[in-house]
Order: sequence, then structure tokens, then C-alpha cells
Amino acid sequence: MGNPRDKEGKERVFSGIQPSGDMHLGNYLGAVKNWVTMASQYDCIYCVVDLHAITVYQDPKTLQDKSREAAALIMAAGIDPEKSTVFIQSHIHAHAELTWLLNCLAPIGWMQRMTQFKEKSEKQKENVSVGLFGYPVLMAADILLYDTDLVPVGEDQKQHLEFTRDLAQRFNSKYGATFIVPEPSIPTVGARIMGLENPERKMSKSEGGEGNTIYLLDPPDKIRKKIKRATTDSLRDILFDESRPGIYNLLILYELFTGDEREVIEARFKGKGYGDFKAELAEVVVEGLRPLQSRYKELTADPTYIDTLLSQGADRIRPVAERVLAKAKQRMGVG
Ligand code: AQP
Repeated sequence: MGNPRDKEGKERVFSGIQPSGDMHLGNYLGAVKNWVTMASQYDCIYCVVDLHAITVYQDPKTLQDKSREAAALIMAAGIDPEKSTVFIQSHIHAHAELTWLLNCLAPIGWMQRMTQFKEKSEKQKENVSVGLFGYPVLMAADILLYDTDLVPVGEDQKQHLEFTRDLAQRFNSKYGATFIVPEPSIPTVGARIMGLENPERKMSKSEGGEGNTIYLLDPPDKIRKKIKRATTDSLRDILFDESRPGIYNLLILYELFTGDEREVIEARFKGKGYGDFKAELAEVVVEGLRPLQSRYKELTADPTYIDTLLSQGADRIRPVAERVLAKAKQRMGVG
């Protein structure tokens, strides 16, 4: 069933990325690549969620730069801003306003069960803000504001999407049908990319050292160096064996960039050493990122161009958010 508010009858997809650092291969292979695939089939809204990023401290100037960089990278990866909507969350005030309305409806017991909050607050005990606790409510507002049908979610965001659904249903049953209850869309391909130095933990913007993460804008030599130094093990066979997290993670990268079958890859490297494999993987990653990097350069050659695209994106979608917000306020008797 198409979204009743989409002219072409396509279902609507919403997803976001935090500008909390430099975008990396995990973001690309686990999320953005799938966004590109979805864009041909759905009415897609992709949001750079700067309000989510500030739930932990961000240097203000860096945050502004990284927000634009993330938007440009999404477009460079293949999202056409004419066909999909790309915008910065804080450019549409309705996100913050709906968050407040939903805050007043979200039971604190539900919030206390959120595992991401437990993990993140454990890591930064001294500095846990109310905003970090309220992160799932802001995410619910993002999704519900656009009559979203589908939300692509990885393992780590499943609980937040379930929370969004519960909150939408709670609102609808208390105040009357207002929000579309979104469904999760589990990507058919995509993977959890692990760190290069510490393959036991996911590759991340904010965790692990420089050598742990391949950033989308890393120059070729940096990529080669990082892959060369990636942690493996003392064994020799190049096999997709999950019990060997280092080599397994590198093989996943090779698989995702080449699209080759696992048996073909294993056969290709039979009898070869880790050094040969890493050298070939590095070239595959360098070549795989080349088109994205050159498109990024073009898009950012004129520094005002991305801002123009982003303000057009926000202008196009703002009326949807305002209409849904007005309906929610009216239902609650606010205003
Ligand atoms: N290592 C990863 N493997 C696969 N997918 C990943 N994602 C993040 N890291 C990996 C996916 O990228 C999307 C956007 O993520 P986000 O901006 O919400 O940030 P995050 O999930 O909290 O992960 P980061 O990039 O490491 O940021 P920090 O360090 O700030 O927490 C999501 O769909 C996410 O699943």
C-alpha cells in the first residue's frame, strides 16, 4: 500500500545519520549503500540528524562542517537530491516541537529499558544529559513527522523503532488516529563492519583510534596503510570463519565491494598469505571509493552549493512535517 500522501503511491522511507564525526565504511556499507538501493523504489527522506549528535558534546564549528560533509557524502554515494529528500534535522523546527509533545506521552519505564542509553551512559558517567536519555523520543518524532511507512534499521536501532511504534500506537489510542505506525525494513544485504584494530567491536565514528576506521574521504595511501596494519590472527587460511573476527571482517569488506560469492573469494586466495590478500583488498576498497570521492569533490567545489541543496530539501518536505505536527497539537488540545 502506497503512502496516501505520496503522489505516486510509493511508500515513504525515513532514515538518518549523525554528523558526530567522519563518515566511515561501516556507515556506508551498513546504511548508505542500502539507502541508494531503496531510493529507486520508495519515496525516501534522508536526514542528517544534528540534534541527535548533540546528545553528546560536539565542537560547534566542527558539527556545522560535519553536517554539510555528511549530506554531501550521502549525495556523492548516489542519492539524487532531486528524487529523494536530503536535509538537516535542525532546519525543520517541528522535530523539536513534536519531541516535546511525545516526551509528555512516553512512559519513563519504557525509556529506562533502552539498551543504547544504558551502554552510552555507562561510557560517559560524568556527562549524561537529559537529551541522551530522550534520544529515542527525538527519533520517534523524526519518523512520525513524515507519515513514514518504512524505516531501514540495523540490529542496534531495532529497539528504538519498536519504541517509536509503541509510542505512535499509544498516541493514536489516546487521542485518535494521527500517526502512521512505521514498519522496520531489515536490509537484505549489508553488514556490521567491525574495527580494523579491534575487530571485536563495530567500526565507529567516535570509538577506537584512527587506524581502526576507514573514513570515506581517506586518501588511497591511508586506506592501504590501515588495511596493511589491520589485526588478523596467527593462522594462515583465508576463510569466512566467524570465529576469526579480524580476517572475517576483512573478507566481508572484500565481498561487499566486489559482489563475488564467498566460495569464489576463498578459492581465489587459497594458498596465498594475508599480505597478498590485504594488498588486493586495499586496491578493491580504494577503487570502490574512488567514484564517491570524486563526486564529493565536485559537489563541494562551490561551498555554497550543498547549502542550497539542503535548504531546497528542507523547504520541500517542511509542509509535511508542519501538517503532521499541527494535527498532533490539535488532537492534544495544544495551541
Ligand atoms: N560499523 C558499522 N557497521 C554497519 N553499520 C553501521 N552503522 C554505523 N556503524 C556501523 C550504521 O550507520 C548508520 C548511521 O549511524 P549513526 O550516525 O546513527 O551512528 P551510530 O550507529 O551511532 O554509529 P557510528 O557511526 O559509529 O557513530 P558514533 O560513534 O557517533 O556512535 C546507522 O544505520 C548505523 O546502524
